[in-house]
Amino acid sequence: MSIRPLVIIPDSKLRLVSEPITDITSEIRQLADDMLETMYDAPGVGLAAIQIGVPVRMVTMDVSKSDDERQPMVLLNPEITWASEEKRVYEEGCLSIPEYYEEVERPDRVRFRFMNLQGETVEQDADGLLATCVQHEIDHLNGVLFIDYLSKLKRDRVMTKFKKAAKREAGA
Ligand code: K1U
Ligand code: ZN
Repeated sequence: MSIRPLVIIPDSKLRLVSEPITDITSEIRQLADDMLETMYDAPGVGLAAIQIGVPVRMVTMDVSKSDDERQPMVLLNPEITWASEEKRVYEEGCLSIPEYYEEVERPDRVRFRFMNLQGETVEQDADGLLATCVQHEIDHLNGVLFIDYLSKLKRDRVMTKFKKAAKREAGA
């Protein structure tokens, strides 16, 4: 297992639409291990493969409260199959946009379907943080970031800040 570097905005990789996973190979299992280790190290409650630069439709999540009782989830080709009309607002963060948090409105409850590492299709209901997180992660697979739901003014501000930081780093 290894901790992989995170892809940070304005890296254009974050705008790619990731490819479906067709076979559960040893590379796919290794990627799942590395994503979990990277997510726990960050720390985060979710991670999409593109956030470590791999454009495949894999997500890891763990929204459990305690470090002692980890509940790691690995989702291959996840999709939302139902979303509630009711919305809820949650303050979201993103490991690809460090130290920036904003409120985002999304469906309160969702049903999602995915393949697990055993190749089984699973369908699951979610509310609370799990519902928010799975929607945020599936957005990553489609090249969508939570800042896309904010006003243009807020999005432009955060993009400008990170573009300047990237320029400084490239020059350093
Ligand atoms: O996809 C990501 O960038 C991960 C992101 C997921 C997420 C968080 C909150 C709402 C929606 C989606 C994060 O995990 S940001 C870090 C974070 O929220 C957190 C970190 C440590 C403990 C608890 C939460
Ligand atoms: Zn994110």
